[in-house]
Amino acid sequence: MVQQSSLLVNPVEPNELDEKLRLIPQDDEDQGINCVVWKAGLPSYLVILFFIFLFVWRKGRVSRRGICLVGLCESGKTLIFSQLIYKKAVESFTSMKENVGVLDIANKGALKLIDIPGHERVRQRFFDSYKNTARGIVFVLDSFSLNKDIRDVAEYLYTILSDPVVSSNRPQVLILCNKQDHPLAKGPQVIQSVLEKEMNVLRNTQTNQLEAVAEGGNRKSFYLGQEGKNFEFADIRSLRVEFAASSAQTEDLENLKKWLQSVA
Ligand SMILES: Nc1nc2c(ncn2[C@@H]2O[C@H](COP(=O)(O)OP(=O)(O)O)[C@@H](O)[C@H]2O)c(=O)[nH]1
Ligand SMILES: [Mg+2]
Repeated sequence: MVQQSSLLVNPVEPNELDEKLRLIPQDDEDQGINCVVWKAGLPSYLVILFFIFLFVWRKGRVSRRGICLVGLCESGKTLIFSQLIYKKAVESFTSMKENVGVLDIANKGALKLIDIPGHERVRQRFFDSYKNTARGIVFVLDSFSLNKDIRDVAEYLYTILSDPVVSSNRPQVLILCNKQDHPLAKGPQVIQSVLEKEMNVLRNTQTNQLEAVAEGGNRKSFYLGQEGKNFEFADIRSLRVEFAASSAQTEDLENLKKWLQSVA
């Protein structure tokens, strides 16, 4: 039996990855903004400041090519990783290390796929070291065992969505409802409403805790969604959160592939 982590970790040469990432197309959307600024006749120092800001912002956005696969242990992250990178299943073990691979997206360039271990003790450390490079985050969950794991799933998701780096960089988020081949698996719509209810409970608890600690401090910056109403993913203004179904076991990853194509 082959140890999976040794098979999967860094399957690309660093040089090859750099080379692929250098080929990422630049978008030309700043040309329109360019014209608006000159026509407005703003003072030149403002124009210079604006371009410096634009340069830094674009550089950050264009250079973020990471897709982080996150989720609890056993949700299917490593199987999804190996289906996408190796086009086949690789025997899966509980991994304590990340797996990194390069995905070539047609006409869009390369994305760096990172399978973050789900183990509670290490996942935050790994997420912290990759979150700044995330262009997208795929939160994988087991659509069959969700009822049993709902609290853990909601807590992990809440931590990720309320992360200050995530809300500032605004990567696209996909909640991937995996293991749809299971006869008792719940569909994405049901999962969305179950999660929204649980996140609502969690938000109330967390808000109360934060209020107790901060005593009227900057509570708003921690608040996920809209105040005064029940939690809904659509109300997270800084993030676009989508739901999709998949079954890594039966190699049904079409929705994920479409999402990757749109994000790249
Ligand atoms: N039935 C079913 N099993 C799956 C699916 N995806 C993963 N698994 C199984 O779930 C277990 C955990 O998968 P793994 O990829 O190691 O999960 P990870 O801990 O999130 O990396 C393995 O036995 C997989 O074969 C799926 O879509 N359907
Ligand atoms: Mg794994």
